[in-house]
Amino acid sequence: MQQHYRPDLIEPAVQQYWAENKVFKAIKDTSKEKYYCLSMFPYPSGRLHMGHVRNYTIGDVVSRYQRMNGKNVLQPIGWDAFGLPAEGAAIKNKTAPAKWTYENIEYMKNQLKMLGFGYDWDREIATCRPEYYKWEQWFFTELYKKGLVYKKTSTVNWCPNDETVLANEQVHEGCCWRCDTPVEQKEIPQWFIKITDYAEQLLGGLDQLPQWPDMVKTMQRNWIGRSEGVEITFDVADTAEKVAVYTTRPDTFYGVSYLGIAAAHPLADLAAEKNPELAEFIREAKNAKVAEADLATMEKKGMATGLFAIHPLTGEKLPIWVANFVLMHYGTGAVMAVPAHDQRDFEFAQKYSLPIKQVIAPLADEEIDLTKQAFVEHGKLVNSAEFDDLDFDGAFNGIADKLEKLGVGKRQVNYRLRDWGVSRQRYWGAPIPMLTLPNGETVPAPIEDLPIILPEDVVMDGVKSPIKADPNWAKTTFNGEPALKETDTFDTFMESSWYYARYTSPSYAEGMLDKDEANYWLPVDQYIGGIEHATMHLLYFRFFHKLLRDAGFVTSDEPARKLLCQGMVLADAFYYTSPTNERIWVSPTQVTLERDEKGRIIKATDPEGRELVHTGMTKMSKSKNNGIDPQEMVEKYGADTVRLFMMFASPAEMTL
Ligand code: ANZ
Repeated sequence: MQQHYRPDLIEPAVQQYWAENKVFKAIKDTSKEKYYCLSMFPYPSGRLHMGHVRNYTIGDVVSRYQRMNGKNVLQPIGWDAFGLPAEGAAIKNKTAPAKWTYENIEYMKNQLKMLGFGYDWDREIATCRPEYYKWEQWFFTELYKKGLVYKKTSTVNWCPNDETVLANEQVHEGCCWRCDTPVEQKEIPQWFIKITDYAEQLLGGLDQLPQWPDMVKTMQRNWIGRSEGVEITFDVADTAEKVAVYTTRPDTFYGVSYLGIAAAHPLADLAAEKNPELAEFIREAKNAKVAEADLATMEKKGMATGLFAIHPLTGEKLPIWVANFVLMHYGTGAVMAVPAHDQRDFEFAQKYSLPIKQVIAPLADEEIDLTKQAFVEHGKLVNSAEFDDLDFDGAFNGIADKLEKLGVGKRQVNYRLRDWGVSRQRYWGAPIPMLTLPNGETVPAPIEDLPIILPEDVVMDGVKSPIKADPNWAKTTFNGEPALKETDTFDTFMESSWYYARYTSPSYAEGMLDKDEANYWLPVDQYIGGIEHATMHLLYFRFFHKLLRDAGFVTSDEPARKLLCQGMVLADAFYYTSPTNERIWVSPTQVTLERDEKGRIIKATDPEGRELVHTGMTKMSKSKNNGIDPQEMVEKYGADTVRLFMMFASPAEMTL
């Protein structure tokens, strides 16, 4: 017997035994209770970081526990292999994204093996492989046939110098990352999947997920953003035009003092035809991309159109303004502004001296001052003709009924959720399987043409996607006629939306899923991943499951019974400022610390004696140079020690 514990001898020997005997191979066995444990698959960025180690150790511990309880455990792993970082790395390292990705996969696979995770390696998936994305392409064409896919022009970031579309990450302070040219907004045709058709189900389904964290469910509810309101149509004075608004506050209808429309609203263009100043304002406003979250705080800007709307109950003439806080893609792209009871409308009205008319009074005798801010709570109606004294519900229903009777209003449920734009103008993704015919019509690629393969052996110059740059790539035929393939690729959230299902029959060649396998293993019993995926990935994942169900592949309604969001792995971070005003982050392993009697850091210096700024504990990341390399730790202490430490140092849901 060895006197010392030698993980460098023990661990490789055991791991070799596991591999040779396929100890963790999962085989469908209806005589046994199944347990499907899934950790979110990694992006093959190059090396594993401590966040991965934590995520995968939690999953492995759960799997092992369930296996010891006699369950038939499936624990698969694979690679979320498409995505933009591969393009940047390929340009930097003068290689192809595919080559870089496959090399990273090989390297990280060895790291996962070294950590001793009990995966069924026979089920490994890399989403950039045509065997995988073939079925995603096929499914998209099926969704198209069902009317769940459509094409629509939508706005993208556009660099006029490189003549290319930029991802949000490639826009640095409003300028192109490569050439610093100011980025413009441009409208181009893109593909969308109608996730909004499933909004109600995605919302209702959350009630069937008692084992999901409340925080994730709340974030999904807010993201879906269901609201009940009324769509009201106004006549535009002295024209044949009409303008519709969506409001959740019909109770404030007698307090409307102007209408706000988005810069992209058709009425704005109409008004601008004879008004060059307005045309210029609209052009600028369209180029300023506004995130919904910034609407409340940003500076309100607008311009009168010279048009007026007629209030359907009072006959009053209300000025119509183009306003930068009105979004084109929400509701109708126009609002009835009630400055006394909406803060955005209030700020705008103050700036442009528009009337502020109180129609809601507080229920209790609370002091309000409508010269300082809007009163936004529900209350009792005043200055509202026959509706005076009604409360919110009474006024909502009374006014909605009256508008409906007059044929100018309609009760409506709205969702903040938008349809899912899946087109990306980048190269490293699955080609969108649509063809354009000489007459301009678009058709789905027939199954015999699938997969539409993305060439892997390409040269990246950083500007144009190689499949867009190659004049021949898109050429194909359809029914003997010439046709052009779509050169846009899918959003990589497409691949991560159904990988969990494909793991149940990863090499099935006759279809997207083997139904028997899928329905034996699914739903996932335990899903584990980061909270940063609470909305996008976890919503698309639930959406796809419902699509798969409606296509007859699976019988369950939800993809995962239980969700655990592990906390982040943190470390102290330190920097100094260089003469060129850049922050230089110094690895904590290089820093000498002085602490007070309570252990708090009071001084940090680097090996050159430079005093450093300590920013506290933040997420381990490359950009802050505060990561600890798992491999070094494993080499020093062994995988079991590292894993035990990761599990023990903090509860799974808390930061570590
Ligand atoms: C009048 C009003 C009076 C409003 C009031 C609020 C308070 P949710 O709940 O998020 O659905 N709105 C509607 N469409 C908009 C758009 N395209 N861009 C910006 N704002 C828009 O919000 C619905 C409310 O958001 C609507 O109700 C509308 O303002 C505004 F005292 O109408 B309200």
